[in-house]
Amino acid sequence: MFDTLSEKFSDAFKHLQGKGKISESNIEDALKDVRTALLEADVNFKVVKAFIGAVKEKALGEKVITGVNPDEQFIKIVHDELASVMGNANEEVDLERVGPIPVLVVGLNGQGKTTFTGKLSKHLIGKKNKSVLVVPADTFRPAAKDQLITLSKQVGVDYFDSDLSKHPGDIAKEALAYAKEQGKDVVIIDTAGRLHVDDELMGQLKEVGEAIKSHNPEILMVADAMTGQEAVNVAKTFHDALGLTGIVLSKMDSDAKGGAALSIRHVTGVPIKYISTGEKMGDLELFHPDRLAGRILDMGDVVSLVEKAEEHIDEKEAERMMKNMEKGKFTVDDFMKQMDMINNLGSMGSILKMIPGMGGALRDIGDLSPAEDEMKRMKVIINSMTKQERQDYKVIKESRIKRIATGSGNTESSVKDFIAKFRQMEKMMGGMMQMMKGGGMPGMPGMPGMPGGGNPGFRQQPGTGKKPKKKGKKGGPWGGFF
Ligand SMILES: Nc1nc2c(ncn2[C@@H]2O[C@H](COP(=O)(O)OP(=O)(O)OP(=O)(O)O)[C@@H](O)[C@H]2O)c(=O)[nH]1
Ligand SMILES: [Mg+2]
Repeated sequence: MFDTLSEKFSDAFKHLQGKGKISESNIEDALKDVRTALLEADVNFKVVKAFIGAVKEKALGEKVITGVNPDEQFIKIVHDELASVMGNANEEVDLERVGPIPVLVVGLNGQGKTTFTGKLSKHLIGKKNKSVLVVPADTFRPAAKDQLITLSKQVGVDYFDSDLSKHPGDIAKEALAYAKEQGKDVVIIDTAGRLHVDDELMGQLKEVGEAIKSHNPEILMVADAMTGQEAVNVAKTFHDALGLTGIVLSKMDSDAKGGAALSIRHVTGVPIKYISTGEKMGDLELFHPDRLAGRILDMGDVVSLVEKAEEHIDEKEAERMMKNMEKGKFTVDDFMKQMDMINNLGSMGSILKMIPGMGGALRDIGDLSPAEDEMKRMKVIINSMTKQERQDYKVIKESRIKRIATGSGNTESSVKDFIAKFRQMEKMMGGMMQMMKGGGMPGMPGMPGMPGGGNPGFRQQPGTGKKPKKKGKKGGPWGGFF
């Protein structure tokens, strides 16, 4: 997400490295680079102008703080301004009122409306404890109804069996009456898209809005983040016609440059409420401008990482593993479970990027797919092992190696290689446990198969073995700023 922008920003900040203090002359170059970076990321030029003006004013007005480098001070100002331009705090759909609350999902063709409808219902049911009804109201492309029903079954949400021969406004009204009868809290209505903004679509959506106006609907527009300024223009048109209450940026997992995320709030005044980060139903995040600013500036996003970990990692299982490891026991099964836990969090790149300082290191490494491929290869090998072998790899001798190789479609030397690596990991785990008992623990042991022989050579923060704290920790990589 926004890789090029991050890279350009980090180059811009280099202008201030080693300078005594921020001055009009020495921030000129940095500002120029920030400006170019934003324009290249397809940020609206008015937003860029306002942004640069605000950063300059703050930077020159900033008091000199002893012990804080000008580049760190400048990064902090850019961070706050990025967060501010995106709206500062997270705003979710208002769930604090009496239901059924209608959520009308609108947007152009293929932007991700139907997918988002499924994701939002999963989020509201699973995390907000709400009862939800989804309503197919796309009368333009009838197959959309089946698509939504399939997703509904997948996430376990009730759906309304809309009569697509009716007007979407009538469908919405009927669905709301039904939802009231059923005591539902939220009703999510998936509407039709068109290739371009056209009068017919706007007219129809306005009628749907009118039909449910008395219920004070949330109107969320889904916009593909990849489309940059186009998304901003479309949002403006939709907002003028319908009065949007929120925007959802979809496809943030792709290589979107950042233009839409950084401009849409400023241009339309409508808050971004959610971001969609993949095709799976769990790939939905609340939009936190400050955290995203942190990610853009390679400060990582430890808060989101911890939240993700809490959500996806089985605590009991982790505890059991920890206990075993303390006893010096680390099995192939444990290793497999660890790999699964990591996979559940997301791609290796996306997780590493959330760790402060890793963004730059990742760019230096480039492609992480060899490491991910190796993880997959290891899994296939492990899947061909017997239960006994997974509990104690030492029983694996020549004949077993042959069987595992044939079973997993690998060569014998690949299997031997895996065993050698596992032995090394086991040793490393043992060493780490010793160190933890002694009070200090080095950073992560390094993912197997990473370029650089298992240790990617990142600048690692000395770990404490404790849970990472929220922001505001003194002595972090940013001189205690964040
Ligand atoms: N990578 C990625 N793909 C997404 C995301 N959201 C949706 N998609 C994909 O985008 C395509 C279109 O998604 P839909 O949800 O059908 O879009 P829509 O707006 O309902 O499209 P219409 O109903 O035809 O207007 C599908 O292939 C989705 O899987 C996302 O956040 N990331
Ligand atoms: Mg759709």
